[in-house]
Amino acid sequence: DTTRNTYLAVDFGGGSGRVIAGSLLQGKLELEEVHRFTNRQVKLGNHVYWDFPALFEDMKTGLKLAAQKGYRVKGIGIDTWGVDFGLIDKKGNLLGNPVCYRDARTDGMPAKAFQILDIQKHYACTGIQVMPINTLFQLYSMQQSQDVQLEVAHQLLFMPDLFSYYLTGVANNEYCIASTSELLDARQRNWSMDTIRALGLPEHLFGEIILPGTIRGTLKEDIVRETGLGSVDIIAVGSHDTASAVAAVPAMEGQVAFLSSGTWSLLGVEVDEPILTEEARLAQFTNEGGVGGHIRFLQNITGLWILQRLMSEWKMCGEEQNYDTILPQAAEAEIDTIIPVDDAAFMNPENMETALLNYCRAHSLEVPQNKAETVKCVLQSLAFKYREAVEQLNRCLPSPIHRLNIIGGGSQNKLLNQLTANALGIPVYAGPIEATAMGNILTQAMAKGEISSLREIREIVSRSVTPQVYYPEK
Ligand code: LRH
Repeated sequence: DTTRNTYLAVDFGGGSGRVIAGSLLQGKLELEEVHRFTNRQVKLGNHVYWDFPALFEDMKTGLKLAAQKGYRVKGIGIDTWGVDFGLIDKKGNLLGNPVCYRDARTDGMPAKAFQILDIQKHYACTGIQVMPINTLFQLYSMQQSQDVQLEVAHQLLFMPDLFSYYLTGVANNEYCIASTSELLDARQRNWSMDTIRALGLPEHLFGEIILPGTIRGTLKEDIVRETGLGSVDIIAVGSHDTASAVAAVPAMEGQVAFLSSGTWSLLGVEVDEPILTEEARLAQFTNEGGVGGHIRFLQNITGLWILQRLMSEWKMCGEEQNYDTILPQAAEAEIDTIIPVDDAAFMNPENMETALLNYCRAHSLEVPQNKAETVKCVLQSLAFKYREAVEQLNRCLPSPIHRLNIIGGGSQNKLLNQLTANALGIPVYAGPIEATAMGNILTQAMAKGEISSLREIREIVSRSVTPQVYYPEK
């Protein structure tokens, strides 16, 4: 439609990226996928990278296609996975391809960093669940190895900041994505300079923090020419994909928890102020920045990553499975094995199936005998982990969670939804699948004055999709 205002969400996930067009019609959000492309980790020499130049090109292809469709594009918002970043020099040149958070450079870094930082005080300030993948540990590994990039870098840009920078020429750091770094003061919602100094990181790398809803700038001339779009605004959204997804959870009133389900499972609640207690730290909860000044109090859990890897390995060895057939088979499979999905063994093994079977053997667990059993084992292990997370959440909150809302691509996994309802003993609402794109687009519409509040964003989402409800079966 060329008469309605259209917003483009560019959503980069670990496995794929998409450009999605969205516009409001009679109080509902309509989406159209304009372009989809793969994203992959590239092993080069001793490290695992993302292919930033290729991703940038793929994004531009999407923008070009959107221009050809004749949309009245009023904004572009970019969101990506958390923690990763690129460094630019004084002239704005990218100093190296961003390294993937699954790279081994952070091995052993948390222990090293906590020789310097007091772990309790550190949590009371940043409120972030300690994970080796976090920006803090990536930067500390560079500092420890005297990485030359760090010596010459002018500024650090998280992935969404980096894409936005090369579209606009404006370099700053969006709050939600910056919060995944473990370098923000959770209460102040700004850089923790004490932490940065204590680790010996160059202070000048950390730029101005901007909030979701801020106009970052307009498309640069050359990009306008290349894509055929006009001089469109690039709008800061909840640029951490999970922040955009959580903005589009249909109903958050009462004690409702969300589970943003994809490569990772992010399970938690929205709160107004960070919860920085020892209890929260020990239960491994994180306080990430959200849209509308809220805090996403959640646990980062290894999500469908294990299953995604299994599926791609089976495909590569000519035994391709499709979700529609393997999930019903897995539902029938009888195996009790629960694996700890967050174990380092499953972080980035050479072969996931081997890692899983070896884990079972080494820990005297019943070993899956076929693919259906393997899938069942993975999914019930996730559901088990979700139950633990909800129990821990209940201990940190004034009253218990009575509903879980699963959003994102993983909410299409019916078996996992049902296993989760069974494990939790509360109803599970599934959908929207496209939560990230919806949150991204509606935050842009809010920045442009078409929507007045986060509450209205959620009302629009409620009108636009009907969640599937799963009740506990036993
Ligand atoms: C999910 C996600 C998650 C973590 C991880 C690195 O895509 O953004 O919230 O930050 O990627």
